[in-house]
Amino acid sequence: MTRQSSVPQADAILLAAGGAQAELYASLLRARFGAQRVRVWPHAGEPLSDIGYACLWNAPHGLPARCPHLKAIFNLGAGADHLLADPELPGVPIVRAVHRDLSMRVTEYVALHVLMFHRRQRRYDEQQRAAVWQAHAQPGAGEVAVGIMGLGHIGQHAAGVLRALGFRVAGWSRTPKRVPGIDVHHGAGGLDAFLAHTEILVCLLPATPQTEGLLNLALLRKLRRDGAAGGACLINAGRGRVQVDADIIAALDEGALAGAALDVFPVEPLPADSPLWRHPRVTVTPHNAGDIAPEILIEEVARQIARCERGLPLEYTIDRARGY
Ligand code: NDP
Ligand code: OXD
Repeated sequence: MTRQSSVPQADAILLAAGGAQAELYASLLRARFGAQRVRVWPHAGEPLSDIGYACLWNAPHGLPARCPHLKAIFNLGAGADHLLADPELPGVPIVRAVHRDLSMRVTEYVALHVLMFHRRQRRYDEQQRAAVWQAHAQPGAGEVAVGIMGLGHIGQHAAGVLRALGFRVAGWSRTPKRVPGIDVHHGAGGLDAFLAHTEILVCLLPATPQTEGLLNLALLRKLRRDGAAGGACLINAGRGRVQVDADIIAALDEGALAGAALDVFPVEPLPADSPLWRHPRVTVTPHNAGDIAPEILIEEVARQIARCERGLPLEYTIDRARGY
């Protein structure tokens, strides 16, 4: 069949993804759409005028602008801050990763570290190294207050699991929410009350101009330290730019924080000379709290492309004005 229009059909898919999964994404896309339709950066060639869809993760800025017939961008993760920082980003819809699999994985990370703090595991690890057999008083989860910053897809999922474990859970979001069993707060006006009774603070916020540097010393000093958790703790599995690394160290050193588990950092990879690597009360992980299963992610891309081709609205699009 000959094409009537002089504009190319623009249904090819561009993949530009940094990281360990890039090869797997490419083979899953080829298996799903056929090798002819998939072009993988940096070997995608030019021009990119047949590209209708771009699947991007930490892709070079300026690349989507080189696709004149782009219909949608698929951000191959939940946080789209890297993409939104592209000064030449075209005005097409941006779809981000939202799936129960991703929420569950981040929730595993959150539950792991809430329980590590709650059960005093770092202390028992130290005792084991010294062959010390000594039990410490252990409060029940129902005595401990966990506060979640960010009550979106992942935050609400984590809140439900922590509730099921018995913790007292509060949440804080930008706009008002109703979440069964969760004590909810919102906006700048609701922040101090939320912090005042939070002992274990879990950050699941995106990086936006409004959240940048929010987890600073002044905020960490407002956490409750004299509760059943035995001190205030911070878990950040949201975005690194929300935290101020030097302030976390200062909070640990002055006693505002008893411990921290950090998956994300303002600079990634975390520089080798960062004192966070060696701090005795900090756990560092390499931004892997929640990597959605590649098979599920590519199936989601395919589902949304099918919606687009049927003229249906795309789901889970980024609101550029909000920044997430
Ligand atoms: P959502 O967009 O569903 O939720 C974001 C939440 O943050 C919403 O509740 C939103 O409030 C709240 N929020 C945003 N800005 C503010 C603000 N200025 N003040 C108060 N609350 C605010 O995102 P997800 O739950 O899907 O993901 C959250 C983040 O987790 C992602 O943006 C990503 O950065 C990070 N992430 C990290 C992973 C990792 O491996 N470490 C894996 C996956 C995600 P409201 O509800 O009012 O809009
Ligand atoms: C992220 C992700 O946004 O892995 O960090 O989805």
